[in-house]
Amino acid sequence: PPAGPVAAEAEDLVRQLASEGHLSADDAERRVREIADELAATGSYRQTEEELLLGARIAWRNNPQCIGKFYWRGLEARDCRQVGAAEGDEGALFEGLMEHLRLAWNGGKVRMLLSAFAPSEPGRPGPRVWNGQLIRYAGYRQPDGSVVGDPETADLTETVQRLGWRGQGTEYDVLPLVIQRPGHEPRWFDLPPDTVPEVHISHPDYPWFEQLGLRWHAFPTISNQVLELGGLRYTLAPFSAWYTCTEIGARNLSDTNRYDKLPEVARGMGLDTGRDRTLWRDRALLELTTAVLHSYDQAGVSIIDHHFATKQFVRHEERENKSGRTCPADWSAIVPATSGSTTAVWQRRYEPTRTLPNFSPHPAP
Ligand code: NRG
Repeated sequence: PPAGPVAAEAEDLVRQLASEGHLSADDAERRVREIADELAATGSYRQTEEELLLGARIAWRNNPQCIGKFYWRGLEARDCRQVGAAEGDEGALFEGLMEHLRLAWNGGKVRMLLSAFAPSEPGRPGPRVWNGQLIRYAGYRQPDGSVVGDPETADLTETVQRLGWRGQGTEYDVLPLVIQRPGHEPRWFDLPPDTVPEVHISHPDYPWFEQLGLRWHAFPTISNQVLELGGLRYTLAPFSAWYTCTEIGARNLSDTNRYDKLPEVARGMGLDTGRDRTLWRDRALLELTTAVLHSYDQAGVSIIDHHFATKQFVRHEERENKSGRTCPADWSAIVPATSGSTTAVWQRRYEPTRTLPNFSPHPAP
């Protein structure tokens, strides 16, 4: 049969692994033929653990959105392709996802970890979760249009409530995981507290700061990106690493369409919030981000500051260029949310070229 797009992408992956020194030219030829035969016989093929691990690392390296790519070689991958296959239920997938969280947490020394569950097969998409991240806080829409909690998850929160979930109604209720196997109704599962480490936010110089009651989960676990690898689509391939302090201080807790905490911080600092020209937002933003960095450090939880992160990114670019590769990047995603012009990436220019393997956003459920 004529070689289809899956065969072509599989061949590209094998050749790329060979060109990067992971297998010999002969072995690559043999593997390409083997995959072609398996595709002809079954319509799909099974990647080796090595193809999965090395491919996931390259997908990270190719992704234009990530400032942390310096560490791409350090990504660990869990092979969860069999998880839930025999049992045939969402409970096994949930166990696998909880195990991901426990392993990535690693007592505070956060690991760079991806867990690959079964990829899509022809005519049968793989399992997925409806959550954008495995750990996220609920957002409850109020009659006056405001939201208690995280406005980002207001739709998902309504959905899980329709499925029968009830939260406590606080600002930081952890959402349940909504797991869906193709052809089945979605099911939700509450995460036990030991899988949800959090950090309470205090400030190194302002004792009143912790009275604000701010907190955040210890690390992100992105669960709405499909890993596109060698012609296969891994629809459930959550990955974790550590936060950059600006993601929490200068976005999650401060964006006006997220937790919107700058007015409270500014009032605590005694700033005049009546006029933009006092720069109260800018000053509050800096102290909030300072507090985030301080609190994660105090709690012994991995976190990176945006100056170090951008320096590492430039080192990564240089290393990539030496290896004869370019460094695809989206400038607006790489420049940190605060102090952009003080960081190493501000004056540089990037092309957000998209090459495979890569991650792509999963369409909303
Ligand atoms: N800004 C989002 C997370 C996006 C990915 N960031 C990472 N990824 N650090 C947030 O939750 O704030 N990672 O894999 O470490």
